[in-house]
Amino acid sequence: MRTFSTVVALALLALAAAMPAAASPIALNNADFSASATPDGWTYDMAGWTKPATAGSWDSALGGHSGAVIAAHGYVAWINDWYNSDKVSQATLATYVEGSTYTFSIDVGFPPVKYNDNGGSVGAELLLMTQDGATLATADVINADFGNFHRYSVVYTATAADAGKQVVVAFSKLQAPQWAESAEFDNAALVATPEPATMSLLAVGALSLIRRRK
Ligand SMILES: [Ca+2]
Repeated sequence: MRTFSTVVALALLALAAAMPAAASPIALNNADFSASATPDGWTYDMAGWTKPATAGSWDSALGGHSGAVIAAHGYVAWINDWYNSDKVSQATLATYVEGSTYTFSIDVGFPPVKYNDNGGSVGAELLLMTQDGATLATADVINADFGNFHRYSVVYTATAADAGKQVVVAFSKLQAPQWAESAEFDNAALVATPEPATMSLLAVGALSLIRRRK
């Protein structure tokens, strides 16, 4: 006859088996920037995201926008950003959990349309931050594959000090002169992966309960 503790242990085992340390997505608003698209192209609207105050302007000498972060055609074009170090960011509804690993990913590419090509590649920075502006992790990436997007990530495991703070994701164009003056971003995603030890402890506890009954 099954005892209560055995039933509990089996339930815990089932729970541990059913809940591997799988990454669970954290919703981002307008993650694919499609909500910013307009039928006729350029727009400074970037719903759901906080963007630099510098809107930029049309530069007739360049034949393009200067100093602008623009959401257009369902992606973000970051153009000629040589005079500020601003970021595009979004505060999520999630808070950091100690031991959980956070992965913020986004496609970064050189634009299909050259605004002011200097033959370089695209430099970008991805960040995981807190609501009070602290940067927890950064990943600098360079995409030298002209015309194509590639996916990059920044990964961070939250500490006890981070616990309870709001998860903020951000991205920026790097400004080093050897890189091209514009970068493009698309398809942002954030996932949290629970600490594997949590589930392991659950399984160990269940096994010890079973063992004790034998
Ligand atoms: Ca898109």
